[in-house]
Amino acid sequence: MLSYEKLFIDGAWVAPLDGSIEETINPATGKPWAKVAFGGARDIDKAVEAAKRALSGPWGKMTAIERGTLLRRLADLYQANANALAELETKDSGRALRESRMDVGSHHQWYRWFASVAETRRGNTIPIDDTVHAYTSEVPVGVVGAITPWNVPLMITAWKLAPALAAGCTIVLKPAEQTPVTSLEFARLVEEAGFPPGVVNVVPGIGSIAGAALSSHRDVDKVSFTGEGQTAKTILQNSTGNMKRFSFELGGKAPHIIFEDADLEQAINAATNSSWALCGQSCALGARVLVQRSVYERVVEGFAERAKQVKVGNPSDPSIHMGPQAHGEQLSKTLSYIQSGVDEGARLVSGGKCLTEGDLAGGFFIEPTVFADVSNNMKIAREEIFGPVACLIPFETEDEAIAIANDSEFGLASGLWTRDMGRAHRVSSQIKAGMVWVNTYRYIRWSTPYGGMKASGWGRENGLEAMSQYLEVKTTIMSTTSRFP
Ligand code: TXE
Repeated sequence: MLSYEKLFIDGAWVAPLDGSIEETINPATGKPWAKVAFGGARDIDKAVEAAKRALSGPWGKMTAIERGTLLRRLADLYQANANALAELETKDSGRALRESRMDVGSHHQWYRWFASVAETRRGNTIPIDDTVHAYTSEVPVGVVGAITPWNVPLMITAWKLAPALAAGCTIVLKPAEQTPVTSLEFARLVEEAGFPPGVVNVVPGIGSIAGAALSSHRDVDKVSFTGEGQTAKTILQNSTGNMKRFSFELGGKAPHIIFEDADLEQAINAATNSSWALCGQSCALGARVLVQRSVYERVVEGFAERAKQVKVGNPSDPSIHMGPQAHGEQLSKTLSYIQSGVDEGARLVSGGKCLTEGDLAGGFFIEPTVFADVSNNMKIAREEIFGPVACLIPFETEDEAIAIANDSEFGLASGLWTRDMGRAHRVSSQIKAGMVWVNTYRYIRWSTPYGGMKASGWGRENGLEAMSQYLEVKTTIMSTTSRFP
């Protein structure tokens, strides 16, 4: 069993003050595979104090170029260690290694790109008249509490920490209790890169203990959270002690629309991939596949055929397409949604069951599942399942597709497939979602803003917009005359 029995606080590896040592479970076996230090409220206090002190230490005095240099050093180390990190991420989260390798192999780009953003960011001068010189500059928000989920722990860490560090903030990272290991490996890279003590602190712990202590802390200036909407509301209710900034990246129920004039093979490939990638555990996946009636049965058949080709199994085997759900509770949640789909009359075309035979016994494995004839008012179409369950909904006209797409409390991602570029523009402009992918899906980069409308959250990650979330604008107005007023 691997051992990670220290927290990373103020540049040092320390035992928890009021936390505990917990075992973390490998979802492919259902058995413990690492011992990890979990922090309590006093550990969070200590980490926040360190982060606050670091703001006025050497870090606070660094130029943007110096911060950029450190970020690039971190990017180099990250790239050199990406394969090892991907293997650990797969053990912790159950994500298929072939996916983890591709994903983790790209994260260094976040640290590199935001290093350049730090160096090129600048303020404005504001012309008024010759009695004043007015200009804006940007200053870091301060101490950031970064709270991350278990589906893609290292990716969300990069999305939050790269812009926050580029902006000059300091950070306390609280990873999800189910997947704490790679955040501590990440802390080792931060240490090796030479960031001053206290700039990045990593404290794994239980959400209602360490997460609550961090998000309600008076010396935390901003909380950047990815997780469930209900947790975001709890965080808001608990955070009345100071006037923090918040960004929330919450759930989704993305419409993925296939029009009759689409390149059907490509569209089905993308729609099936985005139903079962990450074992269905991503908020941007195409959770509602809307298909025009004239091609509907062909698409249903395409889904059924491809479901049979998905290799489910030990996620550390690079030939496997889909690993287990990340934890037992999530598996139970997915199974209860599948039952609700059956109860509400959706047509179960494929899958729907746990996989428990042979090597899969004990793990949280489930078949890739396809429901056809789903109506948009069924529970499986309205709520986030977070499992490998495709829900196919037929439609007749473009207007109907737009109406169904927008009939959701969420507004994170969306996609559409058509060869008619006029339609592509018409439809994408009417969809209420933070992202629209046209003839592609889940194309995500460091420079493209990512985030949701409606119940999918507040703010954006990635792109220049992400950097703004970690900066405050300061306006300076200077008199050029010797008279007042
Ligand atoms: O989320 P939580 P859970 C959705 C998905 C999933 C559901 C539940 O539908 O099935 O949420 O997942 C920390 N104060 N998403 O229960 O609880 C927690 O420790 C402060 C979508 O795991 O929101 C973890 O670090 N923090 C999502 C983080 O919040 C608290 C990804 C997320 O956990 C806290 C994950 C508290 N009171 C789940 N309670 C996405 N947007 O991709 C918990 N936490």
